[in-house]
Amino acid sequence: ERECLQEGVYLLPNFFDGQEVLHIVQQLLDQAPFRHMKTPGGRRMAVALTNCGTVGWISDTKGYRYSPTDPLTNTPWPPMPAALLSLARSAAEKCGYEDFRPDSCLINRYDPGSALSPHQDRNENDFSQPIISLSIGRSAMFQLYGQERGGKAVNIRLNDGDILVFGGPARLNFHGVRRLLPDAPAHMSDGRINLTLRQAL
Ligand code: MD5
Ligand code: FE
Repeated sequence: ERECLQEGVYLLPNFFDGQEVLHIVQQLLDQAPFRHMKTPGGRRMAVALTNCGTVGWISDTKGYRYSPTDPLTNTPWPPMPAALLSLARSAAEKCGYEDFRPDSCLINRYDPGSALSPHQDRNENDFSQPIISLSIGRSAMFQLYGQERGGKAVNIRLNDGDILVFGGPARLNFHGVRRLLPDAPAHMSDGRINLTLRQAL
């Protein structure tokens, strides 16, 4: 089933097998492990991240951007696994995005106590393309704002196996992840992993 939460924002509850995608993620980590990047202001990000695909999202004191190489190893990011690509394409299609071609997947790891403060995703070249978000592990409360940082947020509970699709007028909306909730699947009880598939180039 598909729930429209706001114009351009769709929740596909229990759309995929979290344990299967967790295994896919684990196979990428030898080549490109999770690490805490620095914000442009020099602070350590609470959320650990890695990437796969043609380019990956990075942050350091020079700013936020997409890079074809992993700054830890100066080698290309692991290629996008075919199973992730087809999952994202089928979710996008269900929400009316007919030919989604993500070239980047940012993988975030939330440990207990870590959160992601409200921000916009605006380092991509084409904002007409949606972002597809996959949640694995502990449930979390996601906060969706409007075009401005302030104002009222809609709280959305994200569970293992859920997909959120952001497109159209919501593509540049502010959003954040407030906290992890106690509920967790057996295959991942300690934290949460979020994958966001994007067309960056
Ligand atoms: C997460 N990740 O749960 C979220 C899910 C990130 C990030 O925010 O930047 O890594 S993606 C949520 C998202 C993406 C693009 C637009 C909007 C939300 N939106 O308009 O609300 O780790
Ligand atoms: Fe974001």
